[in-house]
Amino acid sequence: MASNRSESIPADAADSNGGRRKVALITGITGQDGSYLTEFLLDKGYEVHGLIRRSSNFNTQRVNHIYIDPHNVHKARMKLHYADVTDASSLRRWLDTILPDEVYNLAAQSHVAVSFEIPDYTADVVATGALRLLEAVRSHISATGRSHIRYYQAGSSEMFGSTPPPQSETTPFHPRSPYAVSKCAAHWYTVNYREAYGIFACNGILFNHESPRRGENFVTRKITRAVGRIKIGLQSKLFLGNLQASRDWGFAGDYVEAMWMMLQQERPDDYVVATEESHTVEEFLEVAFGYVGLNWKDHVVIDKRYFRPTEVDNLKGDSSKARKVLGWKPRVGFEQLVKMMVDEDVELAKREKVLVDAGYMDAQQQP
Ligand code: NDP
Ligand code: GDR
Repeated sequence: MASNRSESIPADAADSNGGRRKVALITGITGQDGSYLTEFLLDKGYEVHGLIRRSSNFNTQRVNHIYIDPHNVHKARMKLHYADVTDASSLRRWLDTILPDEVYNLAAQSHVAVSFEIPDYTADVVATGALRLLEAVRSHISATGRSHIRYYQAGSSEMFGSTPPPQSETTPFHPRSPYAVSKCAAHWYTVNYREAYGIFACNGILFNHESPRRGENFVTRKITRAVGRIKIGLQSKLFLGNLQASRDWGFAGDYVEAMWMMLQQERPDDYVVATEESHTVEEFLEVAFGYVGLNWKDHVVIDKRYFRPTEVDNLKGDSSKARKVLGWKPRVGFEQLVKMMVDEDVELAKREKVLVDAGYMDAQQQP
């Protein structure tokens, strides 16, 4: 995917930076978007540094395929460092050490429903985390004079919440969860640091984007994982909440390109990134189950625990500014996205079945 993409955007990072290879710093590199963005930037010749947080288990599964033994210093263009967006000193230290040209702030407690359970923590990571990183960038610039540094903030369509579609850069925010409120704060911190200190800081207001690497408790991946396992005979039921919510779902690989494009412009600005097509969860179910010859109604059970205290009913973006100014457009459509995810999850379920049959795994258990 990443190598096809680079054909349309040539320019090696070293050429566009006076012979020096461009350096990117990514928070949230172990997440869905972090992994696609890393592939994209490496493909363009960047040196990529990712901040990872300490976990009791290794949490680098999405980037392991890119990782090269750090002892092989001449080959490794992706490097990982321990830090946390709740730890300001670690952010400043890595900025001073890595000297990045571009900083992508993707770190988040990104699950909307979970944010109702851990609102304080969500605000600390999503809102204050962005503020800490912006402040680290500001003080780093002030200490080093490296004012060319550019900052990307991962904003979300969740900020629009209950404001009716189509949603564009001028649509008022009405957030409906602690996560969304925190993203609004991060959005305005970014605008404020741009206006107050002249930092090249952009907000990408991205609508939902999915992939085979999507976390398994987001609805699309939860569905495609279940489709794979039901098809292979490892499970029979799928418990879901509100099927009538409508989302503008795109492919994550397309969306990371828009992040990069924002930072290549002459002036910093904010952009909505969306497919401009919206589908309900029920429509997603129809395509996903239908693709492998199953009827979702035979398997889906509604479980009240997956309903949210306040829901976002209908998101559909107006991304005309990004299309016009950045020249961005999505390449993968809704059906193609669903089928891509189902294909990968059927293969994953087949591998699980081998382990189950050999007695190495319980069918109830998921790796
Ligand atoms: P993921 O949940 O897949 O990834 C989140 C990343 O943040 C992970 O790498 C996670 O690390 C890291 N992280 C969490 N807490 C901290 C912390 N305290 N310090 C440092 N890192 C931390 O999200 P996505 O890749 O899907 O999304 C990327 C960003 O874009 C997020 O900010 C999200 O809110 C935003 N967004 C996503 C959209 C989408 O549809 N995917 C749409 C709009 C915005 P670990 O692996 O250790 O958990
Ligand atoms: P969202 O994604 O809240 O839009 O946030 P999610 O996939 O969690 O929910 C989408 C819609 O599906 C409904 N739903 C369920 N959701 C989950 N997770 N599990 C279920 O069982 C279920 N049943 C129905 C939800 O109620 C909701 O309406 C994602 C995240 O990536 C955010 O970080 C990002 O900012 C936004 O997308 C844009």
